[in-house]
Amino acid sequence: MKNSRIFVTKPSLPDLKDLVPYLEKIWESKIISNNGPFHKQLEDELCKFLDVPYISLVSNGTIGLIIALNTLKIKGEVITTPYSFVATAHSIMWNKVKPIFVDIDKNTLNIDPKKIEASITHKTSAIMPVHVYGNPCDVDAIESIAEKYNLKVIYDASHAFGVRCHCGSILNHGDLSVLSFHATKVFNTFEGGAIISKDEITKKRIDQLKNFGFKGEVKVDETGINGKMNEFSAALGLLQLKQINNDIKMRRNIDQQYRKNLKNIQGITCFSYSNMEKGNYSYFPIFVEDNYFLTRDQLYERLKNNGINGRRYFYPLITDFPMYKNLKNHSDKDLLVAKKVASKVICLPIYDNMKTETINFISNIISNK
Ligand code: T4K
Repeated sequence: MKNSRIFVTKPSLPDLKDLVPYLEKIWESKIISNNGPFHKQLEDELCKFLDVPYISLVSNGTIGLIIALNTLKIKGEVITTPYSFVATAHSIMWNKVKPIFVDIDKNTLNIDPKKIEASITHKTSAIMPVHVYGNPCDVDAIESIAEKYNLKVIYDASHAFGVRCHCGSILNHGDLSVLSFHATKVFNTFEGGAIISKDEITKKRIDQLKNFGFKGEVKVDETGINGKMNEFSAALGLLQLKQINNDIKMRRNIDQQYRKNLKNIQGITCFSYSNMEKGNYSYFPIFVEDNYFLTRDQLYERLKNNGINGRRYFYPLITDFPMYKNLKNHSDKDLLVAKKVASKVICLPIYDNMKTETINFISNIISNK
């Protein structure tokens, strides 16, 4: 076991032989990009699977976030969370908008709605919360603040493929939601992503922006970008969709096995999901408390020395990277919960087909003194 490294995740991939007929079609038609047949089919099938009205495929989640902000013409300041992957804040900066960081809730680890109002100024135009680890944000509280102050809400739903909350698909909340289909995500198209919108006009605008801003063959009146998904990724997505329910079921079993194994270890707590009717088990975060016999970083190194590459998602906080620290638009004492959580977290390996003996091996490294 020591010689083969166990990574935080492994992409789920279909049988290669099942991909061949799709590749043959691509080779035959020579359509490899620009809204081809697999691209159209995947948008249709994802709408049904995810239970959302409109979807626009994009080349990756980061481009999706950048386009989403641009679609809604977001200016000034956007309120967001420091406890996320850096792409969340980068997408705001790429729109020449200022990210304003608000602390997280200690239970959900998502932006704390109770702290949002204090950060709203006359420049605020949107909120960009993240459903961290696929755990639904307090969408009702966020949306009532947005309504009160006339703000847009763009959810970074990179971790939330297929997640359902009390009122159905989590992706139907806010003005737009953005998914990532990166290799490390539950549903991957190698690289890829999608923007979920609520009406045809918005979808059309997204589709124009991801295609350089073209409105028809010869008209461009906005600075669009190339954010299109190619036909190979779309074809792969169609195949991935056939196995996603099974993948999620396998991940749920792994999640349960970990919880059982780690239940009685003093100083280790597992993340509890809230308000989630259906999860995707994309991550398995644990928190190393003060009464554990090692520090978080000692445990992280111990795992690594035993061939286990856990990841400290999300440490450092986005606000600890120099370009955000130097913005000086938040004070560290306002982000105490996020700081604490970032200092305790380790995401343990989780992927479909992970063997029980691997889960037990990892659990034993954590429990053995
Ligand atoms: N918003 C949020 C909240 C996000 O989490 C992300 C992405 C985004 C926005 C942006 O979406 P994208 O533009 O990426 O679609 C990874 C991913 O690169 C990133 O997509 C992800 N979040 C983030 C949380 O994690 P790294 O630097 O930790 O990835 P890496 O390359 O170290 O991969 C982790 C492990 O996964 C590897 O040790 C082995 C395994 N792996 C990885 C790749 C890429 C494979 O087995 N095969 C692979 O091809 O950032």
